[in-house]
Amino acid sequence: MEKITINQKILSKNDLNAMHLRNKFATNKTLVINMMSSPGSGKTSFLEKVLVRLKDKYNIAVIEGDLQTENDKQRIEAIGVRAIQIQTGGACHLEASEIDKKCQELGYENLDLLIIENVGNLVCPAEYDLGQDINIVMLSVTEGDDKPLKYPTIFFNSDIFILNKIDLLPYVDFSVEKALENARTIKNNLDIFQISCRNDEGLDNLQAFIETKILAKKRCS
Ligand SMILES: Nc1nc2c(ncn2[C@@H]2O[C@H](COP(=O)(O)OP(=O)(O)OP(=O)(O)O)[C@@H](O)[C@H]2O)c(=O)[nH]1
Ligand SMILES: [Mg+2]
Repeated sequence: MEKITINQKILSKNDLNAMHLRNKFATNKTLVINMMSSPGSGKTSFLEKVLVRLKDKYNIAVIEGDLQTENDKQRIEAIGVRAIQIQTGGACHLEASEIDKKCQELGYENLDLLIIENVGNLVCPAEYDLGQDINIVMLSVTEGDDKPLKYPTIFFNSDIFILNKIDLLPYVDFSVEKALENARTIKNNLDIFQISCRNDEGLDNLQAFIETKILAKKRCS
């Protein structure tokens, strides 16, 4: 019997769904950002700070992923931005099919920016494509500068590394130099931003970066 070798990657169901999602976002010229971090690194705090600056210029929505509660959705709505919650029950990540369902509720059209706040952990979310343009991994200075080495997949699969809570640096044993070196060991072309959601340090640069990406997506044909 003749042996046939197939060298094509067999896409998982989630990969296929993500591919369809990415096409829909491309058609509608929506920039999609997937935010990942440990619980409590400051994902929602960052969104509260940056989206309040962008909400009058762009049509924005946030999808919040949590095991339980609608707390983060309520925090985003409180700053006047549309938000929709996915309660995963026990699941530690979001999947493309869930994002599609929520985007149908939000309406795909006329959305300039969609931010997905993934479930807080540095493991599962790294493995699931959600049709995003940009993956952000956030780490706060209370978590330890070795984390990029311990959780390499999430750093490798990210485009941007945000180091948050730098206002706390005087009080914790955390070497920024080591953290950045460790992150670059995993992926040397990561864009890196150091911020504080407490005193707004570094937020101007990050806001400008996101706006550049929104406009670039609009220009894509
Ligand atoms: N000092 C300081 N505290 C911060 C900063 N950013 C966030 N926090 C605090 O960190 C805690 C967690 O922040 P959240 O924004 O809820 O973190 P999260 O990543 O959204 O958490 P989950 O959604 O539960 O994964 C809150 O008490 C924030 O006030 C910061 O830059 N500096
Ligand atoms: Mg949150």
